[in-house]
Amino acid sequence: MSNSQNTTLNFPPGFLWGGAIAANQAEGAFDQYGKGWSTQDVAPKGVMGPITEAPTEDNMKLVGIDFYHRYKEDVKLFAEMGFKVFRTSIAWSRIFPKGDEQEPNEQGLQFYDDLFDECLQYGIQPLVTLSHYETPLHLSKEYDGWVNRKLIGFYERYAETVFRRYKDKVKYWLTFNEINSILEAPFMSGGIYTPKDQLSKQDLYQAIHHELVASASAVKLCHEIIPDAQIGCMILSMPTYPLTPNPDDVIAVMKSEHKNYFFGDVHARGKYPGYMKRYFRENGIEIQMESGDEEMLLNTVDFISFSYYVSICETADESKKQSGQGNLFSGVPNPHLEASEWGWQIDPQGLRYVLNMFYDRYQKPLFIVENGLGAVDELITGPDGEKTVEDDYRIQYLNDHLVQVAEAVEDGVEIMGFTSWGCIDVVSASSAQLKKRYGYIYVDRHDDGSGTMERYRKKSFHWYKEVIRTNGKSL
Ligand code: BGP
Repeated sequence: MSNSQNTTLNFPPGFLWGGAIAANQAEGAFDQYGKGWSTQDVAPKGVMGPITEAPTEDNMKLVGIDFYHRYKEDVKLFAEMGFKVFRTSIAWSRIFPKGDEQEPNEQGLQFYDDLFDECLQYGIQPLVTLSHYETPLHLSKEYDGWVNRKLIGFYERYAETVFRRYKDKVKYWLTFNEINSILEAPFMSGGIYTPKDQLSKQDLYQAIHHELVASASAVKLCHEIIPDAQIGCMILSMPTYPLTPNPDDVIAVMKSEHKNYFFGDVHARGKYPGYMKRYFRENGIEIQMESGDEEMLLNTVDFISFSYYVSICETADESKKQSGQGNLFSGVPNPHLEASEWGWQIDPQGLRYVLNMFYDRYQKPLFIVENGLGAVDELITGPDGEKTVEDDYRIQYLNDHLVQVAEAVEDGVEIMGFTSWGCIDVVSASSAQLKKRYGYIYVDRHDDGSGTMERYRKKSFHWYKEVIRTNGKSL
């Protein structure tokens, strides 16, 4: 389990160690305290649908892990591990229940005040995602989500409201979770109600343009309202390797990598890249820009954050194009890698690779805001009589990935921090199950709705605590 490659483990002083969750996968209280329904509340089968007319009992996210009522206990456990940072999201529909009203819901605002205060009293900095896969459902149904330009104004009002409210408490912000995932999951990521198979490329890329302008506008607002804050974009990264050295495969990779880079290029360089203009020309897409859009995009982010779980291969050879599983995006499986129980291929070196690629390209600080292993855990009684999970597989995964982060530090990459995904078990985004667990903390809750909601420290809890205490030297 140790650092078998003898990497120098020089994590920078002040490295932000922590964990990440999202409101919709943890909070529950989906229709309480003034919250409106969000796109997640009608998606009982996860990110890829299908969706229902109204919330249904089998939607595990409606109760989540009851974080809304138990956050004090959970933050205390994060503090026990030594977290420096805790990433969560604000549920937009808690603040603006329908999304298009003028006045925010005070109860929603108060909840996050209390949550951030709780973190800060332990010296844990909140890292807050403004939009993590949950558009107010009203904006989705009435406006077709981000296809409609009006969403920019609604999002700006929401962003401005929370920046003003939490300006003394939150110094790290993210605009949209995995913004590029709209390419695969237009309903969940972009609130687009039109079914994916009926959505034109024109409308999809117009929606993306609106999100990019809104993201840049949030950057501008954040800089004006909280001058000492830093705000970043968040990209689903899935490094793609050529299946063979055939140049056709290399070009196929170059094209498929656009899904990783297009959104980062706009956020970090402030304009549309040439390869996308070509793609628009060749596909008959004409982005409707209003005056001021191009200037707005020049408000570039302070840092680039991303999720990393898997790498994938690509080929130009149609006969070899069998589909491999990935984090929303798919590709061709890599014959050199093993996979998780959910078929996601495990590639620690891919994390070093993607850190170098992003840093070379953007020369901006990077923040790894999601990484981890989804696995089935078994709760047992440990030698000390306490209930626990012997999750050596998770420790191995995270240890191997963090060693590669240390390699990237040696490579000269500037890395702000690491928040592993689902630091406490939450409902999975893709499958909507609780069976797929990522946490250092086990939550006694199951897919049939049973369980006490009790929290238990897994073996990885103690491992991560030591990693943080030694600033990575214990890897
Ligand atoms: C990312 C999402 C998260 C999270 C994670 C793990 O795509 O930003 O919300 O859930 O993936 O994915 P899953 O829960 O599907 O295993």
